[in-house]
Amino acid sequence: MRIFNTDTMSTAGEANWTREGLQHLVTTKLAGRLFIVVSNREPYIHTSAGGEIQCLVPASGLTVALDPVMRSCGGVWIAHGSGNADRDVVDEKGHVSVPPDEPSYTLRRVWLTKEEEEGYYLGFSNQALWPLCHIAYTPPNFDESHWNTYRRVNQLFAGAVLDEVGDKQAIVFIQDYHLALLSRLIKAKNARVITAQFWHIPWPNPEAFRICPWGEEILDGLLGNNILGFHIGYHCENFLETVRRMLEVKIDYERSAVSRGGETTLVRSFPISVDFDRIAIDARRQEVVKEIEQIRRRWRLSDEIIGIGIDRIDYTKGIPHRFRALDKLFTKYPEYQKRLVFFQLGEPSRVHIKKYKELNAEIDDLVEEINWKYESDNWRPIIYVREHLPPTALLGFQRLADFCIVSSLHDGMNLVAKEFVSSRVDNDGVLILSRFTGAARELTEALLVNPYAIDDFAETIKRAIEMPRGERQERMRKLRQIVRQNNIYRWAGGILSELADLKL
Ligand code: GDG
Repeated sequence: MRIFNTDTMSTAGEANWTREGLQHLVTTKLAGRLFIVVSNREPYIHTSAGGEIQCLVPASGLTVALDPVMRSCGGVWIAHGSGNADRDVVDEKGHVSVPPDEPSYTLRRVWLTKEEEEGYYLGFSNQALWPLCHIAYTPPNFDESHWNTYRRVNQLFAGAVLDEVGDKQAIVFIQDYHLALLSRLIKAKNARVITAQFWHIPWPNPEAFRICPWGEEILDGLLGNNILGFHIGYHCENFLETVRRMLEVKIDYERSAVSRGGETTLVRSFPISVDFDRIAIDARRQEVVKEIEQIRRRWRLSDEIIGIGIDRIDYTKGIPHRFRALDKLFTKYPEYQKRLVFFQLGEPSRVHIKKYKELNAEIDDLVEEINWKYESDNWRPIIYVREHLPPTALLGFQRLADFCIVSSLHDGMNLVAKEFVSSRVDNDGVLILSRFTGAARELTEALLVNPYAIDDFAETIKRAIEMPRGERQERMRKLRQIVRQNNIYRWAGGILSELADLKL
């Protein structure tokens, strides 16, 4: 077991952060404090089908990234209980121990009414803040009743946090755009609580942000944190510029710190990642080998070139754009007809929102149109598997693929890109990656594309298919080195080291 010197870790490039290293940091530097994570989405969902209760891991970058951190640190994770059997497995405080196979932390579920979920989650979070922060040409919808519910639900989460904290010393690590007001609300009742917040989506430029009618309140809420994290420096710069223009603040650019009314918030970039070692171990498992055989049998594959896309079905992910690029490829280079199969995998999300309904219809139409245009008796260019797939199935596809496309129009980081790289224990496969993801800053050995430039995109797919084995392997080796080093423990370690440095 390797334990790293945490003082050198925040700047180190050489050493790898491990789960044990993170545990060491927590036990030495943050000892004696209760560690609480708060997010909207829960890491485990209990559902009941036919009288049997099942425990699912949701398709969400945030929970996938944080679960390994909580397994190392222990503590309490507070989140919305959204499964239809969630209430059946908790105690009177909404507590349940997770993960089910290896209980290592407590999940506390917060209950929301349907109306609260509609206003706070489907409404303000996902119809106002999500499109506001992603420049993907979908206008935000600012509805005052959604905003009021959003505030009320933030209060509700604050109540749950304060109840867990009691009179203990606590560190609260808040996740994402659903809970922008939380730190301010917690501190209004208990100023001793230390809070850090990570914003998992981009922060837009001030011109884009200023259209939000409640922008100042949101900025004030976020400045309640001791530390505010974004994926990349560019999002930090946008945030600092936004507060400079909208609030009376003092900004120390040297320290990247905002001061206001005697309080200081450090604004830092912490690129999120995945549990590289765990994915690499899982990718080698016999179940994955069996899964690959099953995929081949089920879809009657022989020696076709296989491409994949894995996404939560969202309009920021550029799914229609990648289909149009494939269409262009088949027209321009008909020799690839009958030779290439593209699997689009992933789960529909936020399906009650009109924009998402429209996106699902657009995707269905495009798949149908392209398949109709090119298909033959026993070949279809695009196979769309629109369902929640278990991790082993995803690993099977990742290992089978010759190339993986991530074509986001704008993305905070994008974990699919990093998961694909981690799964390629054979050092093979090509990653085609949108320049507009946070991941593109690190994964420079991927083939970078502008998903809006359909002709170039099609050429990039051709380049991926025709890339000589030596080049593929060299690129993949470099990519793997980067993700191995910049793994999820480094992300969490970076944030927790900053917290420890606050001289609590
Ligand atoms: C936000 C930011 C940032 C997808 N389908 C299935 C499934 N997935 C998993 C993927 C991946 C996750 O969902 C998606 O993560 P992303 O990072 O790509 O995207 P968001 O959900 O939009 O996440 C993003 C992230 O937060 C973390 O900070 O990177 O920029 O938008 O893990 O594998 N998982 C399973 N079945 C599926 O069908 N099991």
